Order: sequence, then structure tokens, then C-alpha cells
Amino acid sequence: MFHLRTCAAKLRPLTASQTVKTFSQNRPAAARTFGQIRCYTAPVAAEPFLSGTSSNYVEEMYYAWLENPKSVHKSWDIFFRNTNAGAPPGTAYQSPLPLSPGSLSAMARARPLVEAQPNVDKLVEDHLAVQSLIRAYQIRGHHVAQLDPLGILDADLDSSVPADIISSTDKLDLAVFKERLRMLTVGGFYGLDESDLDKVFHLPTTTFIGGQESALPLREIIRRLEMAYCQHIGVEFMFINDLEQCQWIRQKFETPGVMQFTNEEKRTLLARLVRSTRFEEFLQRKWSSEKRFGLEGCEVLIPALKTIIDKSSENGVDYVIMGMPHRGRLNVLANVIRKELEQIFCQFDSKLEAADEGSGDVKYHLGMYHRRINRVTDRNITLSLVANPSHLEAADPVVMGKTKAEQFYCGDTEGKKVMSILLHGDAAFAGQGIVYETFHLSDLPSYTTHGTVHVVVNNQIGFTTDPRMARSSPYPTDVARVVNAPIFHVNSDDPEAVMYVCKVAAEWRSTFHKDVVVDLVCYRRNGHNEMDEPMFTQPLMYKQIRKQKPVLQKYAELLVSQGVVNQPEYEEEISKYDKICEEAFTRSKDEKILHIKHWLDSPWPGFFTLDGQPRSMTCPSTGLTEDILTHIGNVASSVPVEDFTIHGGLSRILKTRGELVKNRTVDWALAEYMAFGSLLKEGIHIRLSGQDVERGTFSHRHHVLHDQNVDKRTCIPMNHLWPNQAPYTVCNSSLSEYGVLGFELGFAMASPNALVLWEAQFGDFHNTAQCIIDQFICPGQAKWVRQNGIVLLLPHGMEGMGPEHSSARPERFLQMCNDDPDVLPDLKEANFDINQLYDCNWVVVNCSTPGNFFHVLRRQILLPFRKPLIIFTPKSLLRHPEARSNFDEMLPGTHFQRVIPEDGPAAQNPGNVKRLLFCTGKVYYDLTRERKARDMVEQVAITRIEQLSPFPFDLLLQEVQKYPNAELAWCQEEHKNQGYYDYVKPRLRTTISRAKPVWYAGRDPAAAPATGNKKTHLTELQRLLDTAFDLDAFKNFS
Ligand SMILES: Cc1ncc(C[n+]2csc(CCOP(=O)(O)OP(=O)(O)O)c2C)c(N)n1
Repeated sequence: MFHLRTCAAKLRPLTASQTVKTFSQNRPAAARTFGQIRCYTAPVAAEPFLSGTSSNYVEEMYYAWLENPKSVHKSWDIFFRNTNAGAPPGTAYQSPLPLSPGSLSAMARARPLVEAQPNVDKLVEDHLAVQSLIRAYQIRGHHVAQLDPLGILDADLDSSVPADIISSTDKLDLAVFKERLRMLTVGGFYGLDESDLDKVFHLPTTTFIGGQESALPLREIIRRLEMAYCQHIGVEFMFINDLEQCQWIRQKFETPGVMQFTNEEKRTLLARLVRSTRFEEFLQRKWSSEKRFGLEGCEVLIPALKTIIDKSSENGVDYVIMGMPHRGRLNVLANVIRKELEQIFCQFDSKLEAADEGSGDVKYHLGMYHRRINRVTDRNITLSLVANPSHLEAADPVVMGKTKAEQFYCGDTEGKKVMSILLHGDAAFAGQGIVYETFHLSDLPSYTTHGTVHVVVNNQIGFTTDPRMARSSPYPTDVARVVNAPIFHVNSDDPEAVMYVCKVAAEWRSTFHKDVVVDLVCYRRNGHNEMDEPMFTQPLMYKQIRKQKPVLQKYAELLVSQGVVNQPEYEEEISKYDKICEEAFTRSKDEKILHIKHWLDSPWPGFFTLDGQPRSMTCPSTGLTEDILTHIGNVASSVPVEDFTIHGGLSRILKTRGELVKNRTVDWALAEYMAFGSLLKEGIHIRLSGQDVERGTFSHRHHVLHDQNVDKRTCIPMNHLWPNQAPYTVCNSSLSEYGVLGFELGFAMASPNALVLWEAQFGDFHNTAQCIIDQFICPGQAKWVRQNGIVLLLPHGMEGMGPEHSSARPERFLQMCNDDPDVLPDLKEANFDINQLYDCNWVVVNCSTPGNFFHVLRRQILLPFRKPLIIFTPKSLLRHPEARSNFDEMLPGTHFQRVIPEDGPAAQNPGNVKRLLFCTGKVYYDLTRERKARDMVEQVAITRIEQLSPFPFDLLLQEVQKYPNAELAWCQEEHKNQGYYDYVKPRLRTTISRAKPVWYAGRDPAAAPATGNKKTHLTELQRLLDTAFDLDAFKNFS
């Protein structure tokens, strides 16, 4: 019975008892956080006899009446019936008739206002219906929000109104509204009818539309839901499975009157719109035939971004890293980052000479870094816009990685100081898979940046493609739903609504530290660029656009009509900014030289000289003392914490490591350990990321030990090496190459004093990250004068594993090297090797010994500049008994060997050598084995090229000169059209002034990198070895 009472009390429409009862004690904890205690001012409170002191009595009467209407006095019975039937305020109560003779007949005359018997089932149903209705608006209200400023397309690509929403597109028109309600009633969806509109319903705790009220008439409930969810803001959030977060959003959008702005805020918004609009107009006037990818149609982006930044700055953020595509980029540089206008304008002058090295990039790709005072908060803020290629969305993970690094370096473990904002186009956001990959990094412990604010410039077109042909999802933003990010769609012709959602987005990020999306539904006033004719393909849309009043004009008129500004003030604001532009334009004509370095997104203060040059052009020895090697080796073969049980198999691995150390030897894993461990000692942060890198795909690394008895208890011995060492981060990534490599590239951008490595599971998987390699890593410095020392570890080698998992495609990396195959550099130049490294776009190596691997990793940091390093790493050599290095090869004074010359019997009597074989990587071990088997150690010399690019012309010339009677051959295990042959051959020929042929011993050309048949693999291998050691093999070709 008690249960019935409680339920009934909750679900029934408002009763007298509820007029005086506060429900705060019944609310869940989340509601306590957000809810205000409600005081009931619904119509029945107008009943004259109700007061606080009578509340308990009334309540008791009510419960008694619910159980049995006859148990209470007739007057109460009438009162409760009237109330439940929705009697107007003050009319529910009818005074009881006097108990006098004839009173029975009088009593009989005292009829309730509403005759019907109380029908609890109906009341419960009605109340449930209202709850469902509220929920329907929360879930689907955005589908009917008026988001398109042009009023022609539906932002969700669907013009229908959801069946469970009473609204229509003409929402506040009562006639339409009634019709809709009638339809829902006839269809039986809610079982409500028009007469219910004035009934008062108690509001559930999951809505804030009541404000101070806990109950409202249905008509008002609907009106408020419409105001919250169906105007110019469409809120998508009900997929979030966290009650607190949902309540937070509901409160932000449902609370009546929440979207209020002061006059000061409105004036600031207008001034920002003036700048945004007049900047584009200025460029259009001065350079009408230049591409600039203007913002016209989404001018509100500038105040939107500034609001996000203001609000974030207010919440403690002092560094914002941004990434964005072409649209509006110059405007963002000018009016958000505040790049000097003359620097932007002079980019339009094609006659300016570039002062910096490199090929440069078009103006709407360049990055920027600027520190200034935020005028609204009066706090310092640093803004950085990351340079990006044309490849849409490719910069997303890069921005995230850089943000993570900046957070890491300033100890901002919760993202309170550094944050990122990513801008997107609607077509690109929906179409590019990297967006999804980046979202999936957003909440991973080693990749999270604690929330990114995403802003979509949703101009409802992608170049010439209509959104109905560009995506299958209702909105372009649906991808964000996978990480439970709330999505705020907003009509960008309503600047105040835009400001509001931006404010909420920034607050969301600083409250929950999770991603959030602002979808600015706008239009593109011009073609894709200023030269394009949009009427070819979107005639109707552009007819409408031609009629569309610019948002600045609309908003200015509104503020003038509200008396917030007057016309002269508005015009003054415009001429003030126009003057700023004109003056900057005049100054820009004085610029004679274009400095791309002024457009650097990540300066490395102190690393270079003031002129941006390396501090030296030498590299110290990369060797280490025996003590250091031994210490690292010992830690690498132990468990440096107490009471930690590791797997038995791992104990054996560590024991073997210990024995290697005792024998002053290293294998691949130990060499890597020693390189990392020693750099950590020198204060260099190391970050190794990629799929399964913690253990290592080939189970050789084991940088994270797992306690076999305690769940999730781990130990990273590398972090137990030295008292004041730099931290070591090793992290298994999500199964993404594009996203994760982009992220690590961004991480490496932030500081030169970190060794950042990305390892592919197998080298061939790098091609799903090809865009990062092609657009950033290979040409990054040339385009953006920005160095980057990222290291790619790409397992590579033909081991009979089939076409996949074999080749890291060295030919592709080598084909992209910028050194000239036909020009022999000046080999006598001082520091030839370092100069070569300085001039190259990246370094490509394939080490055949662990010692050389150790040196090249250390050299990466000891060099006075940074270059990307591509390392083809071995698989079978990880455990090959000959692939070991002695400590002597790693002691002080030793270096990375670009070439490892023959040092066997052939080198003792070079004049007798008939053939000099050049090779790289693992095939060296096959060649030496075969040579020994054939007893040809005197006749054939084998020289390993460890650094393929930049090509070691100097050392190879020495090698060739040493064997005057030898014919030269290049041997590789890769197919002829792959591997290194096409890169090495012309360079070897240049080295020897084309005096001799360079023969080829290797597999035939092929489409696939390797055979899928193990036996064929071995046959092919034997054939290439036969060729390599058949001294007559090339006779017929001479
Ligand atoms: C990865 C990639 N594919 C294709 C292009 C060519 N492209 C340049 S802009 C554009 C349309 C982009 O549309 P949207 O993302 O909606 O941005 P908008 O130009 O409308 O602002 C296309 C297809 C590109 N830049 N990048």
C-alpha cells in the first residue's frame, strides 16, 4: 500500500499537498548538485486555505482520499477531484455546506466542478506521457531545431518531425501545434488531448525547465521544451551514459532565461563580428582574384573561438593549441591569434623573396605561435596554430600530440593549463577516417589531452558536393558520439546562441575534461574559393544565399533596435577596424623579404642560435662508459621493486639478459635499453608509442613488467635507473597508424629534448599513416621551416611470412629523399657527414648490429639539429646469435657507423678480391653464411651500408678504392623494383664516376613484396645467394 501511495504521489498531477512539499530529499545526488529547491507556485497554490502549516494535514487527507475517496469529507473529495481535473487557480475549493436540516439535499447539490471519478490509471498514464514527452524533446528536439540560417536544408538531412514530439516546424503557432497534438492523440502516442494542455504536471528530476517551479501546465512544459531544444540550438547529448553529465547539460540549456547577455557582452560580440566581417571584405577589396578561402557566411566563427578561449582562460587555461583547415584561416590568424596584419597581407605579394631555407607553403597552410594578454580575462595566453597540409583533418592528431606534449612538459596532468581546439569542415569531419581515429585517442591514458573543443564550420557543402551525397549519417558530427561527446548544433545567424554554446562547450571541457563539439550550421557565401562559381552546381542554394542578409548587419540592427548601440557607434567601430587594416596594408608594402620562420608554430627557444642556426656542426661520440652500460644492463635484467612476481618465461629472458651483460654483450633489446636509459640519465624524455610496444610485437622488449599475482600492478624498470632521470613513457596505442603516428609527430614538435619513437607493428602497416609521412614527416621542414626528430621503427625483412608483414617498403622512403643521385658532393668538406645530415629531409638507416642501432638512437639526440629518422628494424635478428655487439663497440669514442666495411680475410688482401658486395640489413647474415659455406672469404668482400640516406658517398668511395680488382654488386633480399636498389645504384655509380657497372643480385621484380609460399621463399633466397657468389654471373652482361 505504501508503495502505491508513493508512486501515485510522484506521478499524479499536482495536488494541494505538493504545493507545500519540497522534494529535495527524494532527489538523487546528481540532482542535489544541480537542482535548486523548488517552491511550488502552481495554480492550486492560489487556494486561499493553503499555507505552510496546513501542509501535513493536507497531505494526509490526500493520501487517505487516494485510497478511498469516501474516507474524507465530501469537501475534500470535491477539492481533490477538481484539482486533479485541472481546475483553474483558486477554483478547486468549494466551501462545505452547513450541517443543518436539509443539508443532505444541499450536500447532494454540491457537485464537483468535474464530474468524472478520479481515475488513477489515467492520471498515471498522463504523467508518464508528460515524462515521455519531456524525454522526447531531450532526445530528439534537435531534429526540429531551426538550425539552417538559409532555411532550406535540414541540418540532420531529414525534414520530418519525430513522431513523439508535439512541435511542428512552425513551433509556436498554436493552430499548428493543436493539430499536431490532435494527431498524436488520435495516433494514441501519448494519450493526451487538448484539454490536458492546461493541466498542471509535476516535473521529473531530469528536467530543469521549471526553473524555480516544480510543476507546470502541460502547455507551458511544451513551450519551455521548445525554447530549450527547438530554437536555434540543437543539443545532442542523450546518448551520454553518465547521469551527472546529462543533468549538467540539461541544466545549461533548459533553465529558463539562461541565455542572457549583458549589454557589454553584446557590444563585444558585435565588435568581434565587425572585425571578422571587415577583414574578409578588406582582403576581397585588395586582392579580389586571390584564393583565400574566406569565411563569408560563417563570420561568427571568430567571436565563437574567442568566446571559447576567453572562457577557458577564465578557467585557468594559458596555452591553446589549434588546428584548422583552409576556411577562414587567415581570419583566425588575424583576429584570434592576432598575427600582425602586415605579415598576413605581405603573403599576398608574390614578388617577395623567401629568406628561409625550404620551399615554403601557401599562406593558408602556415602555422603560428603567439603569446599575448587575453583582454577579457587580463591573463597571459599563448596561442599556437599548427601548420597543416591540404589533406583535410590530417592535422587533428598532430595537434593532439603537441597538446599532450605541452601538458606533459608543464606538469599539467589534468589538462587545466593547456588545451586544444580543432576546427573542421562538415564534409571533411564526416568523411575523413582520421577524425574517428583521433577521437579514439581522446580518452586513452597516454594520449588524452583531457578534452578537445571541436568546432565544425558546417557550411552545408563540401567543395561542390551536397551533404546528402557526402554522408550517410544525419549530422556531419555523428562521429563524435562514439566517445560520448556532447554535440551542440547552432544556427550561426544567431550570434548570441553561438556565444552561448561556445561558453557551455568551454565550461564542459573544464568541468569534465572530455571532448565536446560545436556545430556551426552556416553557409558559404562564395564558391569553394573566391574564383569558383557555385551556381553551376548549387543554383537554388545560392539564389537563397544572394538574398541572405549578412549576420553582422542583422545583429547590428538587432542591437540598435534594443538600444544596446546606436548607429553612429556601430559605424565608428567599422571605420576603426578598416583604418587598422589600411595602415597595416601600407606597412606591408615595406616588407621586402618573406620570413617563413615568422610562421613557426613550435619554436624551440634556446636550442638554436638567435639566427635559428645549430649551435655547432659536430656530433660528440655516442659511446658510453662501461659503468653506465653495466648499470643499465643490470636494471634491464632485474625487477627493481620488492614483492613483484613476474612470469617464469620472463624470468628466463631477464636471466639471459643478465648473462649477456656479464659477457659485455648486447642483443637488440639490450642495445635499445642502453640507448634509452642513457638518454634518460641526460634528462631527455623518451616516449615510445605504437601497437603492443610495451612488450614488443616480437616479445623481445618487455619494458613493462606485470605482476602475476596483482591485477594491473606493473613496473617499468626503465624508470628506476637513475635518481634524477627524465621520465620514460612507453605506451601501447590504439590500433591506429594514421592517428597515432600523427599524434607522436605532434608530440615530437613540442620539444627538441625528447626522443619520440613510433613503432609499427610490422613495417608495412605504416602505409595507413602515409599521409603523415608524405605531408608532414618527409617535407615538414621544407614547407614550414620546422624541424622534427621523430623516429619511426619499422620492422622489416623477408622471412617467409608472406606478402604482408615482410616489407616496410624502404623504396618509398628512399624515393622521397632529397639528395641528388647524380651529383657527387664535396667529400673534403669539413664535417661532411654532419652537413649531409643537416641538408637532408630525413635519415634512413637499416642497422645490422645492435651496437649500431644503439648509436643511431643516441645520435638522434646528440646532433645539434633534428631530422626525422626512419629505422628499418629486424625481426629474426632480434634473437640471431650473431647479431650481437660487444661493449667495446659502445664505449666512449665510438660512433654510429654509416658503413660497416669488410673486416675479414678479404680486407687483408684487397687486391685479391674479385667481387665487392654491398648490402644492408639482415641479408648480410645470409651472405656471410653462404660465403663461408662456399669458402669464398678471400674472394668476396661484403660491405654493409647502414645509413642509406643521406648516402655515405665518402665512405663508399674509400671502400671501392680499396678493392681495385673487384666487380661491384648490390645484393638485397627484396624484389628488384623494391628495396634499395633503385636508390643505391645511381649513387654508387656517381661515387665511382660511373667507372664500373654495379650489378644486381636479388629477387626479380614483383607486384607483391613477398611470396606466400615458404618453400618458394627459400628457393628465391638461395637463387639470389647463388648469383651473389657466382663470379661468372655477370660475365654475359659486360
Ligand atoms: C583529404 C582531402 N581530400 C580532398 C581534398 C580536396 N578538398 C579541398 S576542400 C574540400 C571540401 C571540403 O569541404 P568541407 O570539409 O565541408 O569544408 P569547406 O571547404 O566547405 O569549408 C575538398 C574535397 C582535401 N583537401 N583533402
